[in-house]
Amino acid sequence: MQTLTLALSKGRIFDEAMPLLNKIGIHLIHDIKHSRKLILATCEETLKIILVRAQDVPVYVRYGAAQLGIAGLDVLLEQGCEGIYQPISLPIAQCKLVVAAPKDKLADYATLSQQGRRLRVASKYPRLTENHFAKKGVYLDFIKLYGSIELAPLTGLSDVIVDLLETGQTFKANGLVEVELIHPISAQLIVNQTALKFNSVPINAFIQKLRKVVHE
Ligand code: PRT
Ligand code: MG
Repeated sequence: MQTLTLALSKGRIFDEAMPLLNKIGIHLIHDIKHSRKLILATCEETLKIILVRAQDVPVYVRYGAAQLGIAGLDVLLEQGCEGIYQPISLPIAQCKLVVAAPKDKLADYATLSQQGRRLRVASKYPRLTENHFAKKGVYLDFIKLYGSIELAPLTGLSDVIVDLLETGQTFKANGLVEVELIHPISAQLIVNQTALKFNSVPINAFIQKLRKVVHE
């Protein structure tokens, strides 16, 4: 039987996906706490897990190096979903993509976005940011960052940011407030479309089992 590979990212997706996988009988064979292994065997001989960066999960699945993956909807919307089937929205890694502004500059945001002036927006998400502000008819100077996005408006690098909000603690600690919701986000099971066609039995079985524990 052909082996299936499931791509996961370390951190919250791995931590929250493993209990779901455990519920459908998939357990890791070795303790990974002190391991640097990137390919993990499971108790199912025909399923292995690979650990990649969150942004790389759809890449592995798109090219078929992994038939299955769990990726944030933010990452999928940003990269596009060509060649990828998205059968289940999982109740994990839930958060929302929002526009946030400094608490003491809310009036500036309202004026800038209404007067046809250019708005400086820092984010990890160029495509989602540009789509959002294009719909509002706001002119944008986009500043691409790779992390600590919350710092941008505090240092004068940008007027506002587009970033993920979960508990709201990070925004609060940095004097930012949500001004607009762009999209609710959660992790998605993703499947390589070609693999689904040619290896449909084990892949569909996996999807059915996972769907059952998600909906129970
Ligand atoms: O961290 P790394 O650079 O390796 O990659 P990554 O940040 O893409 O991965 P990771 O594991 O942090 O996030 C993976 C996925 O989890 C994201 O793509 C989202 O789909 C989802 N997710 C859910 C989140 C959050 N919640 C979240 N809160 N991703 C990031 N955050 C960050 C957010 O960017 C902000 O800095 O947490 C901070 C806000 O959290 P609160 O609780 O203070 O509001
Ligand atoms: Mg992170």
